[in-house]
Amino acid sequence: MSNLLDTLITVIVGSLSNVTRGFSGQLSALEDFFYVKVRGLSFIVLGARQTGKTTLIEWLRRNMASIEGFEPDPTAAGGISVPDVNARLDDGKYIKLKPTRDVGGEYAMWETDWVELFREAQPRGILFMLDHTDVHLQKDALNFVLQMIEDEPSSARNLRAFYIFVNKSDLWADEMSLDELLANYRNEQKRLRSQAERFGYAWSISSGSVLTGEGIKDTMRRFANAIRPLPKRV
Ligand SMILES: Nc1nc2c(ncn2[C@@H]2O[C@H](COP(=O)(O)OP(=O)(O)OP(=O)(O)O)[C@@H](O)[C@H]2O)c(=O)[nH]1
Ligand SMILES: [Mg+2]
Repeated sequence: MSNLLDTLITVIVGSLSNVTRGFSGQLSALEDFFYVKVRGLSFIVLGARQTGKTTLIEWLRRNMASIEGFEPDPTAAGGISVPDVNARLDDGKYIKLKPTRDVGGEYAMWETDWVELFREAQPRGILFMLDHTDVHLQKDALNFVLQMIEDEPSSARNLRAFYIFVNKSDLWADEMSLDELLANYRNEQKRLRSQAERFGYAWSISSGSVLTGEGIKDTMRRFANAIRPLPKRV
């Protein structure tokens, strides 16, 4: 499977050549160029406490290499600023990926850190982490984010994708299927589908494990594809 950064590099080289060619969709090509080259592809990672947000961000920073030996502490209030991840293009140019900030998942941080991050990043994508524990809390967390999108349309204006990743499959996949786990989230899935339609963003639910690498690469590849400007028609 191709590397996430390789995928993006292919995409960017494509949009840069569109700029230089001055093709008919000139404005969108320039917008593309602006987002990718100047501003970067911003996305945020949310989810209730201990679902694997910090681990996911570290895995991205390691360019999707193994996360072995990484033992994160719970992320404290205020979060931690995450540097942009630079990817080198074939011609020596760089693109920016912007996870922006790693925020904690404790309930008290939703109204503060999550909302502030959403406003600051005006993300093109939201990656929402779930796991197999504490359904009530995680339903609340997911509903909180869906409501935040409703309440903050100006911060949601760049939103192209809302992806849910059900993490830690290494701990639950032997006992239950993804469908069984998601049966607890029927209303939230309905709400997500209808909001996606109204706001015009793509949604997806997939599962795997950041720890073992199962499923996450494919999810990130699809996510990157969904948040990039001018998705390539396949
Ligand atoms: N078994 C297993 N454990 C995981 C996986 N991903 C993360 N963890 C563990 O889950 C715990 C929480 O991970 P974090 O990345 O700190 O979770 P978080 O969402 O950032 O937590 P907060 O910052 O407290 O909200 C850590 O002990 C991780 O090692 C996984 O795929 N499988
Ligand atoms: Mg954390």
